[in-house]
Amino acid sequence: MTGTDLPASASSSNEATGTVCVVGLGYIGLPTALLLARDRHVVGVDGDGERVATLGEGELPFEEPGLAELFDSVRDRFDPFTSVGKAVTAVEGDSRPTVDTYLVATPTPLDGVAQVPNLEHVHAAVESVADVLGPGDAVILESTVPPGTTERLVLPTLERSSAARGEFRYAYCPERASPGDTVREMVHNERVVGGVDEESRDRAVALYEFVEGEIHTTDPLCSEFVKLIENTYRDVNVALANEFGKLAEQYGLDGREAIELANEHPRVDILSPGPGVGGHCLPVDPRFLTNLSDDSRLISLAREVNDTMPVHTLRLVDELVPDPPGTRLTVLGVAYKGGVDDTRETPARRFVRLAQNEGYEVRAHDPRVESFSHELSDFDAAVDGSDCLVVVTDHPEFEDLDPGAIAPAMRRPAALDTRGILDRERWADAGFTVRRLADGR
Ligand code: SAJ
Repeated sequence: MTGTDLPASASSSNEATGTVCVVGLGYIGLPTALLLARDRHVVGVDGDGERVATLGEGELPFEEPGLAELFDSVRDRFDPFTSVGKAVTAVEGDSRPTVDTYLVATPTPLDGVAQVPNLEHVHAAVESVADVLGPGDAVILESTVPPGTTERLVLPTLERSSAARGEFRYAYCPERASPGDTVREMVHNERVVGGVDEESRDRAVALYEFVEGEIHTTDPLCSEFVKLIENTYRDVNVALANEFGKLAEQYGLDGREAIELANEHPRVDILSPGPGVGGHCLPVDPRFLTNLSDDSRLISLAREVNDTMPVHTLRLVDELVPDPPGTRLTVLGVAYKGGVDDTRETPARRFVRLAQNEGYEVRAHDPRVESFSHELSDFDAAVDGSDCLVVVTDHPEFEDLDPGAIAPAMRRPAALDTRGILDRERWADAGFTVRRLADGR
């Protein structure tokens, strides 16, 4: 089926033949809506009126490789609205098939102080779907939620819908796309579908026809748990890599070299040490698991190891430069990881605040980020008169920096590379004192 052909009416009542309503047009909901629009009409819903207006004008609220081309190819089959009610009414009033599938991909942040999952957006979205849900309709939840949310919150809310009591399909289907490569990963990654019954599983599998990876089916509770253990596994393993890095510093060896050699073992896959763990997932999802448990010490300890890496980074800087006040630092990169413009939960935020509290003057530069909690400077202004560069984000752009051109602009040619991306010899030849996190030499 090409992007221009719309599906013929489904042979069984179990396939989505109608318009799909995607609630939540963020980093996951929007790419999902546009991929679904390759095969059917899609209405998108987001409470952010500015985002809806931007999309209505044919503009994207954020960049992802391939997203602009995808948007252009489905512009005539995707319409954004500010509420589910408006979207459903609009479809009923025209030639498009009525909405028969609702996909919820709203954010589930941690409440800052309480560090408890905030399910308000999911609850509000599910309630708005319950108001319009009809017999035979399907509901798909993609938002990351604590295990049991389907049973405790989602199904009871949907079953309040008098028109659809017990006659709707439901599945929990988490996404696995990595920011910075979302569209490609959404198409090619394998996927887990957790349906409440066989018909729901079949309905969800049919919906994800854009997925070229294998789709595995289970029940909602298991699917909720799978999503969380995937990310928790990664967070714990980043913490292990960070701990290996700190030990390597103590032993006076290059931890990254050791990890690279250890990974030659067929059953070893140690991750990379860094200045901390950011993004809207890894710092958050483990707490969705540990919140209701008093027996998850390893998971909580790994969170603590990762969250103290900005402090460790500052200790390494302290050894490189004169004591503050008056010492100037240049933070290179504030995005949570290389190649993205996303600063959510970025370790850079904690590092900058800690450094300022110790009396350092901090300037920050990131070629991909437009706004940040700390003022951002262009590169030249950020390095002018600086006592130390601190590479926090592994943006590819930083690998090509010319130390020979940078040194004269600085007061003191020193650099702390927390990601192991600078050519240490080249920078030393240009007169820089270079330290690398996880390298004790
Ligand atoms: N990090 C390290 N060292 C590493 C790997 C990562 O310090 O070896 C840091 C990164 O710099 C970053 C943070 O961890 O600050 C998270 O980066 P990431 O690439 O590990 O994760 P995300 O948040 O970009 O994407 C993850 C992915 N989950 C897994 O790889 C298991 C992605 O597949 C998920 O879809 C995504 O979380 C999500 O949205 O849940």
